[in-house]
Amino acid sequence: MADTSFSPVPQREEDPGYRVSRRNKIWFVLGVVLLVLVVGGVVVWVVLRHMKRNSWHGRGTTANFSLVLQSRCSSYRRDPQTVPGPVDCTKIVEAFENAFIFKDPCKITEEDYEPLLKLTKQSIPCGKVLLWSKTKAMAHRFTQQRQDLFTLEDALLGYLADGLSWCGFPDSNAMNYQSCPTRGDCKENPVSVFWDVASKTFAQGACGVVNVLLNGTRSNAFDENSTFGRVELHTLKASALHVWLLHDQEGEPSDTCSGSSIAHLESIASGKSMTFNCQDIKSLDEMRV
Ligand code: JS2
Repeated sequence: MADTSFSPVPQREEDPGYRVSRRNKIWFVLGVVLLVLVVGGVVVWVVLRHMKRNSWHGRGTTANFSLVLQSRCSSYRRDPQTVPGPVDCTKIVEAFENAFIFKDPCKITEEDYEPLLKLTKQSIPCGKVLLWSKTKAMAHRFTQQRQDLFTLEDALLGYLADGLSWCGFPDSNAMNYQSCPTRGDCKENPVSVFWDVASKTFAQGACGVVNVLLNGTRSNAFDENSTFGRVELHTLKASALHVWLLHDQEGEPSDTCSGSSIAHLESIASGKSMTFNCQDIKSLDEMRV
């Protein structure tokens, strides 16, 4: 009669059961290790992706960004003649936000800002546009005195965004207050694309004599890679370009109207059949605009 008593786990190696259970143990352990590796890998990937999303080299979105826009929009007081029709600040703030929220901050296009450009359309009288390059503070000091003249930052669109930073995420309606991409991180970032399209629109509207304030304390007063050299100059359809090359009182001029960079600027302006004039000045009082 067969021995039905409980048969103990096979102890010896030559027992076939032993080898099977040992193999099962090995597969089980391998399975667990693999699972831990996969889960670990996914966790590391998610964390890295989150960190990458948050780790741009530029400063994050300006605190209370939309509130700042709203208050700047309602406090904009420059010559209302230049703004056709009532300014709808709620729509303007919404259009600005929609230009970059829920979008990859490295894939922003000029089209994203189209609705905002439409809502902030402004026609600056001929001869009243002042462009600048590496002379922001001086240019704004001049237009503070001469309220009839406009830099881009005196026009509604530039006034709204001057000095601010903003960017979002491709898959959330939040704004990124930690960091935003610089031009070095990616060219199609919200701020760079904004100033390029705003500068292009501003230059497109310029007519008559366009004045530009350049910095004579720099060896390359006209920098072809600047926003003025890269965007505005090539967009201008004005009749004349008048350069004011500002030198500081004390220092030796590094570049002058007879310098090579200005000669290059003149060739581009003449190529666009704009009459060209350049004047070296030591102070803003010498600017005859
Ligand atoms: C203003 C900002 C920001 O003619 C001027 C303006 O119309 C401007 O839009 O572009 C021209 C100046 O730019 P450029 O020639 O590159 O001179 P820069 O001194 O090197 O200024 C660099 C910044 C221009 C664009 N931009 N403009 N307010 O807050 C601001 N942020 C950026 N990136």
